[in-house]
Amino acid sequence: MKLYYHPASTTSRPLMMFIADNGVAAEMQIVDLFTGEHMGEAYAAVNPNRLVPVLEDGDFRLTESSAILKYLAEKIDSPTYPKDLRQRARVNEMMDWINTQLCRDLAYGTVYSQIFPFHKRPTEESQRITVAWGQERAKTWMKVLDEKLLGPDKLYLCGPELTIADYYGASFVHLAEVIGSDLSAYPNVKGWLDRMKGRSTWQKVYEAINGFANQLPKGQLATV
Ligand SMILES: N[C@@H](CCC(=O)N[C@@H](CS)C(=O)NCC(=O)O)C(=O)O
Repeated sequence: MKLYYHPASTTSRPLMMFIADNGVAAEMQIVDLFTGEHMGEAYAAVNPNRLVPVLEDGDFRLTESSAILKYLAEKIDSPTYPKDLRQRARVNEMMDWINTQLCRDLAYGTVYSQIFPFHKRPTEESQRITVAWGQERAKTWMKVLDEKLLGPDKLYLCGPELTIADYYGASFVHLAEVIGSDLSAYPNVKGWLDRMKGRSTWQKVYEAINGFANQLPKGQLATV
């Protein structure tokens, strides 16, 4: 198998960590987002969306990080993607929530618009409105995650056991810290993210994004 990815990519890191944790035999092919390699015709032939990640398994090619994570977990028969109908539905539910609610307002609305020049809006006014809209809604989702979806008793997003939803969610929630948010406002989220950070593969997988985060003008960014 081969994974096209970039370590600064939020949607690549859950796959990098799952692959590392499980010793999945996959060739790791960096697509350099910073030089625009993904915009070239060679990569467009791999993914017409010109986005990472992409998984190749023989002649089967798969885009969409959430679908790839499920495919990998199923392929290696991992307990992190339970077979029980309802347990699996919970994992799917959580991953959809992360990929739609949280991602839209936290990643795109609040974080990317502030830290990636190509996501910046064309005028000061439109930038201010975009960030304020994202920030307010992202705070709401973070509170829902903290108080309702996690709560004080849950070790992981879907219950007492680690699932692929945790790999997926950690990468998005960590973005809040990338822009300098203090997660102590969300103690259950903080406890859970710290649990994920305690995994032996975390540091290497998150090294690139943390290095990037260290260069950001913290304190000047809107946080959640
Ligand atoms: N829905 C896609 C989104 C993939 C995506 O947004 N990838 C970003 C990196 S996190 C990317 O390739 N960005 C390049 C660009 O926007 O030019 C997935 O989940 O795989």
